[in-house]
Amino acid sequence: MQEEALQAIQAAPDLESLQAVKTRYVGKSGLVTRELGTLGKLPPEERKARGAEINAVRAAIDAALTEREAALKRAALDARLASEAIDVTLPGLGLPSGGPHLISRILTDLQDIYAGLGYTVVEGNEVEDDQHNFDALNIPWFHPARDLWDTFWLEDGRLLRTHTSPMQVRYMVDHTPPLKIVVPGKVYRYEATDATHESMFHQLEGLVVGERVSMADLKGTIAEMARGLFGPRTQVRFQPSYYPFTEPGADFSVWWENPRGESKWLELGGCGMVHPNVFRAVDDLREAQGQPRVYEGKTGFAFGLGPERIAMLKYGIPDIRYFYANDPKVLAQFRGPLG
Ligand code: FA5
Repeated sequence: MQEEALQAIQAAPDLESLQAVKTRYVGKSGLVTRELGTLGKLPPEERKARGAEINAVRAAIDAALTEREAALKRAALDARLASEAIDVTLPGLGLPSGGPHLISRILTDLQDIYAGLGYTVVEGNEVEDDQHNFDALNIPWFHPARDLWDTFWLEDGRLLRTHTSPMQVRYMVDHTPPLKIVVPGKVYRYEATDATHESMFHQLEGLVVGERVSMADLKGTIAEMARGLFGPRTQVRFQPSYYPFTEPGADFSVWWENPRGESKWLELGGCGMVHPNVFRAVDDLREAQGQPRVYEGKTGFAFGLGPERIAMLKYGIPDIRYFYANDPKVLAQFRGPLG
């Protein structure tokens, strides 16, 4: 029996089978235990020798069990450590790193250019009211130009700003001239999207108000910006255009040659001299707040441009919808240094 038991112990492949062997031989009703129970039936003179013999068998089995158990535990631990082993000589996995979005980078470049020209950067709210987005900008509710800016209206009667121009009004109401500001931010239009139109995009608004500010100042400022963005030999073109809050109004374009040798005029934004009705509306709002009227007789210019259009132009991006589709393959191309 001892022989048999020791063999079974050596052959037990895991702790569970070892427990079964233990139960079979030395458990409460195991073979060895039962053998001990038969001692009482032996004649007294044989009991001692038989008892010693059975106990020796039991001790041998116990020792073998203990040893096998320790060996099995060690093997299990070794297997686990092996499965968790790390090859420290393998090359590491590079984690992808994030970075500012291309449009944020262009807005930052624009802000740097204008900060260098002495402008203050201010931001406005994306939720506006029609007084600031339209009325004070000389766009009354019945004005056909309101159709130009198809609007997302909120249930409370407010709206998502359709351009950054309402900040012209807000800033002038709170500040006295002279002033020079740029306003970067998101704007929203309820329109069908296509390769050059998104329903959410960005604008950078500019506003300068002072004494005898002229159209020549406006042209010089836009040209300076275009050269800062596209290089010192960039040509800029102004064409008459209509905005209710400017008189006169214009659109400006740059002559752009891309690396493939293609070139054309590309419209970047609108601009013009601030319409006297805007100054009047601002003074009305100031007066309603108990502030003095300070804008009558002042002159100023304003402009608004789209950084998405700049990015498409500069980097040959064929479709505006790439910017906000969040495709890492597109975004990752504009992580590193930009040309
Ligand atoms: C305006 O929004 C005027 N507020 C700009 C302005 C400011 C004029 C101050 C005069 C004085 P407009 O709707 O043309 O104008 O938009 C200005 C620029 O925003 C466009 O030239 C274009 O670059 C960009 N833009 C307009 N609509 C979209 C659109 N759906 N998706 C992407 N960019 C757009």
